[in-house]
Amino acid sequence: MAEDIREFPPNFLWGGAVAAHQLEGAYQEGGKGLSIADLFTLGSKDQPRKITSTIEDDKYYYPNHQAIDFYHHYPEDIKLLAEMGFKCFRTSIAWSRIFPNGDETEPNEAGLKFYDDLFDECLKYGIEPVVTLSHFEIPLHLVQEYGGWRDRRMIEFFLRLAEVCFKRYHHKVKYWMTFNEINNQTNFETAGHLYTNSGIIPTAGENREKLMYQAAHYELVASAQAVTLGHDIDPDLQIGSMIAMCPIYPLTSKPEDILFTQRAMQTRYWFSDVHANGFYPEWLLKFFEKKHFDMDITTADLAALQVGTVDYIGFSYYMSFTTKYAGHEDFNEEYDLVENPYVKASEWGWQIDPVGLRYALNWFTDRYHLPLFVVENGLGAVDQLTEDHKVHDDYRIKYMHDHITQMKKAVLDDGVDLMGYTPWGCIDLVSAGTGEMSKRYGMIYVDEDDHGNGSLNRYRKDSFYWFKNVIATNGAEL
Ligand code: BGP
Repeated sequence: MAEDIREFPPNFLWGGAVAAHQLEGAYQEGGKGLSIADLFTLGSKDQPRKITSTIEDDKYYYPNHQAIDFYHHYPEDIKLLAEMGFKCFRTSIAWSRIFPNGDETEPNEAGLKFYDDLFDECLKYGIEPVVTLSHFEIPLHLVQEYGGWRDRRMIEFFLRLAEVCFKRYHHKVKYWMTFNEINNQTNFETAGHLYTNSGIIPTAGENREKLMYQAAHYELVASAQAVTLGHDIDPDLQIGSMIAMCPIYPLTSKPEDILFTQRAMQTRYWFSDVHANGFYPEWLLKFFEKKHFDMDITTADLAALQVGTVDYIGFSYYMSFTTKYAGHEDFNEEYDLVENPYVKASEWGWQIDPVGLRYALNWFTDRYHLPLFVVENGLGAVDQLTEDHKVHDDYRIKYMHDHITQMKKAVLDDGVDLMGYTPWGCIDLVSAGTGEMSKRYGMIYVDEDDHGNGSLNRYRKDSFYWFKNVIATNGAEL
């Protein structure tokens, strides 16, 4: 089939995405406090990362402590991203750099200065920073003292972070997101998700599902209030949600499968319903009733949700899911997913499905009629660095080619309003799921192994040159 040589709309934000704790390192420099990400040990495909509450250096390796040492390498790294032609760069603010314990009233100036310098470095090359306020890096103290987002007081602490950041950076940063992949905790059975999203460690016998819904409610209220606050500080700010989008397909056309899939989608995406519509969907209120969840939702909360709706929907897209009727009414993400016979999976079992991205873009548009932003996408793979420092990552180029092709159809044929595309881990970084360096997404290779050994030198992969041309031709040449 002939290549589609049409361009993306002018001002399309091509770029890449990272998160503070996965690349900065320097975990105790500049007055930074500990965050939950600093207490995560190295894991693997088959071995979940261990959540520890103190640092036991001899026993474990903590990949986030050094990460790729972006804290000291950022001028060199931003220069490389500029060489690729980036129009934007998505990163997050490490909350514990700004408020080391999370509950102080005065921010840490050294932390604020680091992001000032980083954003200035981006702007020097005309790269627009895109910033997530909370990306799996809650200050540890908030977990130990308050139990994370199980406590309503977290709203106040988060708003303090939001206010300080909006006031300090609004002249430099226009695009913001509140909580990274807020809906990832739908899989509340997996300890890691509740912890990374909400800083919650359930005690034996506690109802995890209830905990998740309550924490998510506080986060959504905090998010809505942050949107309102941001707009008060500067009406030009664009503040979005960040949803982990894995569209869920029915395995067959059996009506029970279709109905169950609808519930699965409702269960995974009610978060963006609240973000965008400003109210709880009807089915979920019934669900709380049915489950006898005595939720702490006040009238003031509901009013805040209604006022602070998001400006756009940012989302990550890596894969699609498939389900079938499991003989019960409510969808449980841990148990109710099945293999899709039509798509192949990555080495880490993620079902690769470019068409699903076009589906997702249309689905969000039909549901919310808001601008969209693909803020993560990519293939985690093991790369080989050749002796002459090359990485021939044609598999990554193919993945991106196929996804951008579908994105192009969504924009140019279906009329989706898409702001930009920031592939994940544009420079190699620590995997959030496993802590490995060897699960790489980047177009820039970082010489470092899973245990932090290596020169930390940066090398351009084949995908670097390929993506550079994609940006230069505004997506005409893929
Ligand atoms: C998303 C997270 C990122 C990122 C990415 C890839 O869920 O927002 O932080 O890491 O997935 O996942 P992993 O690192 O586990 O391969």
